[in-house]
Amino acid sequence: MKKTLALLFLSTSLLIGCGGESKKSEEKQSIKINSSSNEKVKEEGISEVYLSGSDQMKYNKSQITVTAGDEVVLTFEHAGKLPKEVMGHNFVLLKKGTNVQEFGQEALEYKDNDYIPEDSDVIIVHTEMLGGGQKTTITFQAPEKGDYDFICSFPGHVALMNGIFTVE
Ligand SMILES: [Cu+2]
Repeated sequence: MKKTLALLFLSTSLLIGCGGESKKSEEKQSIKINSSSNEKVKEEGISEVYLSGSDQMKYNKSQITVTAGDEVVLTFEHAGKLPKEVMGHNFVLLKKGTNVQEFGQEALEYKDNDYIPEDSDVIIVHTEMLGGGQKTTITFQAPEKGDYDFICSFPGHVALMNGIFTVE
């Protein structure tokens, strides 16, 4: 079935054959469908992201890349065992130009709000704070193209738990 699909796409792109953008995107699709069956085919208009945090105070990735204009479906999981009170993790996406260390400092004052500064104008989106074994999914529109910082705002975590969220 997979192979038939790939062939179909290949022949479509050959038929189009006259060049231009449409041919390019057809080729892209056929390559994706043709790749190993374990690999998920990207759904049109959706950038799926999986991120996890550990008991070692680390994210599983320091770089996330999504497609401009896409809806981002981000699943965040605390893959450790420690409770939220001692090793809580979240995902906070910050606007361009935000001083990450300063933000982390400010967040300290918002324990009652899971370390999310209320009425902050530098947060694009964030997840709730999770403890070991918990998982959450958030959906949001990808911001404009560029590089953004993402961090965990639990006290002291920003130093190790940070990364770049690229929209391209
Ligand atoms: Cu954390």
